[in-house]
Amino acid sequence: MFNLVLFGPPGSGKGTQSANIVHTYGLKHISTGDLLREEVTTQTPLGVEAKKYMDQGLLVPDEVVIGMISSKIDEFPEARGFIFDGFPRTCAQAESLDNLLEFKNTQIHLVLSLDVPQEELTRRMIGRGATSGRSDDTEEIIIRRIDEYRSKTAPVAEYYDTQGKLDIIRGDYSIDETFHALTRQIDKHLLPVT
Ligand code: B4P
Repeated sequence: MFNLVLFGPPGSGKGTQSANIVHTYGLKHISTGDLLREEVTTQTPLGVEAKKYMDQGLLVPDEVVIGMISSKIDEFPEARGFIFDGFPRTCAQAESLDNLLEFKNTQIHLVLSLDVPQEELTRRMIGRGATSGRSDDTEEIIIRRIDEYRSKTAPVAEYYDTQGKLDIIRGDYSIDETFHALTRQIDKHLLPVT
């Protein structure tokens, strides 16, 4: 089993690149952002609670997100591995993920962090907001999300660096060029299926 964390600030391209990686390496995709948006759309109690945070550009509480991940992993006992997209976003989430994977006799093997300058992040998310209808892609909320990233999520990179698992990839090239840079690192661990 091979487990990858795709890390980076909001709008760095985690969702975009995950789709390509899943296709190329046959991994199961777990995006906490997508899972939370599904819960919001279907108006589950979890979704109603999560929406209060997401609409303000704040992180959803750890216990909500961690519970969601655990049941998602259990849905795919035969998986070749997982790509965690947008998770973990706090050190508490990272520690919980380590414990959860250890319990399942596996671990995180690689963390790829997409590095993109702030002006480019803002530009991309405002562009996405114009077409996606995502209510958190407005300038005021984007600034809040980037602040949350700096204070709560950026320390997670150090957590994995200490474990010797972190690689930083430039994410401000084109989607294809960024994908090739990512595959150069993944290929050291796992052969493509396509
Ligand atoms: P997410 O859904 O994870 O979304 P994101 O960080 O905004 O975007 P991502 O990095 O995936 O960017 P994308 O590929 O779409 O989170 C949303 C919210 O959910 C959070 O704010 C939080 O409230 C909550 N949440 C999620 N996970 C949580 C957790 N673990 N704990 C607590 N709360 C959590 O790319 C963005 C845009 O750029 C797209 O339009 C794309 O087309 C474009 N783009 C991508 N790569 C490009 C490139 N190389 N060049 C040009 N454009 C590019």
